[in-house]
Amino acid sequence: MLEKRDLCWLLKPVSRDEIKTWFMEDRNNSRITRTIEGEMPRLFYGISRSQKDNASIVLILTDDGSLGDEGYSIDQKESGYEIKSNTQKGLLYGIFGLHRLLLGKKERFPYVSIPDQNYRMINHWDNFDGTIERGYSGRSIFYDHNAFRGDMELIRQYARLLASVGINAVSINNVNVRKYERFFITAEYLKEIKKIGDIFTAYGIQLFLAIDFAAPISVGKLSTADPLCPDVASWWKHTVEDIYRIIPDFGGFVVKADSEHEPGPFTYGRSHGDGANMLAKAIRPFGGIIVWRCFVYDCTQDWRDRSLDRARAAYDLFHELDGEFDENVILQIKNGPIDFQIREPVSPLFGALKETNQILEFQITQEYTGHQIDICYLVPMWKETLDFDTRHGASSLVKEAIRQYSPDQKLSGLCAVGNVGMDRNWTGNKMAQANWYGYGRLAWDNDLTSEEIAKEWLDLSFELTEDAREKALSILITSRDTYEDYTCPLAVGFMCKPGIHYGCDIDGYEYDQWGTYHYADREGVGRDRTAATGTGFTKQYSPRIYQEYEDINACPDKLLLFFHHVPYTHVLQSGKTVIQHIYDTHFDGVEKVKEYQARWESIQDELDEESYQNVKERLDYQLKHAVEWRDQINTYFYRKSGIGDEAGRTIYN
Ligand code: BDP
Repeated sequence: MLEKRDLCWLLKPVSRDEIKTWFMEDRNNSRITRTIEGEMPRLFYGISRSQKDNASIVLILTDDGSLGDEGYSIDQKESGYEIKSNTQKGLLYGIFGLHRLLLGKKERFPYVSIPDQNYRMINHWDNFDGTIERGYSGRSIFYDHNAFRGDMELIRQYARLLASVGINAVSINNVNVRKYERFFITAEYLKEIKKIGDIFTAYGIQLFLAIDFAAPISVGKLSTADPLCPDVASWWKHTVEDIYRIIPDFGGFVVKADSEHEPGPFTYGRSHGDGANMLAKAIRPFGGIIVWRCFVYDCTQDWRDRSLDRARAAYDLFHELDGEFDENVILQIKNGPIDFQIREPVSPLFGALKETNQILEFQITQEYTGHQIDICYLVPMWKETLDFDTRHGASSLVKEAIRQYSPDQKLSGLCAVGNVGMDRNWTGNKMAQANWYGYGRLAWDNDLTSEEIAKEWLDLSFELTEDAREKALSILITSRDTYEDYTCPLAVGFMCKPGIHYGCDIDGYEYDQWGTYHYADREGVGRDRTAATGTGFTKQYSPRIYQEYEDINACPDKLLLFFHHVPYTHVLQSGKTVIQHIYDTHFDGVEKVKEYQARWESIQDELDEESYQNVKERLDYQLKHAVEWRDQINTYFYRKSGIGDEAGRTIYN
């Protein structure tokens, strides 16, 4: 039986002919050096350590300011390749980089690679009982039945995959911190967590834990968790001292506070600045970081009250705190103002926060985007976010703003909710590996195209002819638009089944408390978020963007119903009416999934049986899913509007 590691993109070693021996200058005995020594024979088949004279790969620690702490350069010499970096970690990235270049047959030397973003983090939403919140690839690789799973080889495999795409930080427990996980910050648990941390350290990855803001009460037995109470501050100080005694290279805390029933500073009438800064002061002497999430909103809204707007929440709360956070606090901001929908505008906090360390949060796990049943390659969506022009000042693209406006640029970057589990191929649907791989590659190099990343992943994962690769690529590259076609017309999100967020339930959230309404009536559909007649959310953007979104004729079609309530007969920039657009995209979406099935079947001979069957089964489900969405949405809007399909296709009434 294949090992789990055989089903990933580091499977193929570079052959003996290409690489024979290697040599490392300035050998020291750091953990990462030992990792490099272990990795070299795995990545480059048949090599052994040797003398410099006939070495084929030479690794050199250098002193080159332009490479920073993590960058590397690779040059081709007569005798082989020379990799240089200022750090061991950079050399580790360098050997993974060389491996990728050689297998991708894309050798262009000298090759220099320096990460665009400093933090490149993954958040796990894993629970100690072994379940994963929003996980679609089996159970947790870290925990099982309220115990540590203890499979250190599996965690090592995971760490090497992360390092191979440049991930340098990871939090290993759910941001919703439950009964046992609250105690992860105590000695009994920390001893086990250290074992996991040591493996990550060896691959250059810092370990973080999500904490319960009310831990002084739940763990410390104090009567309050008020951040301004001296006893609370002192409790955290001692707790942090204990953590660093056991895990000296601990990264810090991830905090979800005052959100979806998690405790936070609001309980005590304190601000999020008070809460974050108190923790920051406790951890700062050890070089630790507080990653404070901006996903804070009222989840007990009254649907009758149209003045409330969940989209406004993060900006309303955090914009006025700009500049008030301690130097070791980073705000973590979701890409959109609502919640990881397949189509949302970019959060208006980007570019508007100018004096706060910040990281942008994506979701790799496909919660609202198909549960890793439906194929949905998310890199195109992430690129749109990074390349969005906030029109706030000189550094106006999101990818620049997050770094430029962080007072300590080292404390800025990207983070994403991970998508792996115990499934043999790590991600349930093997195609979902492309999102995990793609997130890492994009976080490192923001200018790679979605296609380049998808091609790399395909080349590293399969042995395909050019024609077959084009077919697989065409599925990945169009899959985000396809998913949007049958689930989310013109940015109306949340028409999914409540709770699980898979499958169609158009009114599932319509009269609920979560603040995600489409307001469809017999005249039209959409949320009026304009300043003139709606919730005023448009005003949170820079003046140029505000004007664009506020104006019904300038607002991009793709976002129209996020910002405006319009009649079904409203004519889009595309020339179609809203109702016809809804029908067309839903019919098209289903046809595209059928094409995916045909394309996948046509390349069967070039795929290993396991991967072929894995994706085929999921495409069958995806088709059923798309058909159900098509028919429910079309029927729903036909019944509301009374307007038929111009093309006369079947709509059930
Ligand atoms: C939502 C998820 C929920 C998470 C939350 C978060 O439905 O499970 O706890 O995000 O980001 O999308 O905290």
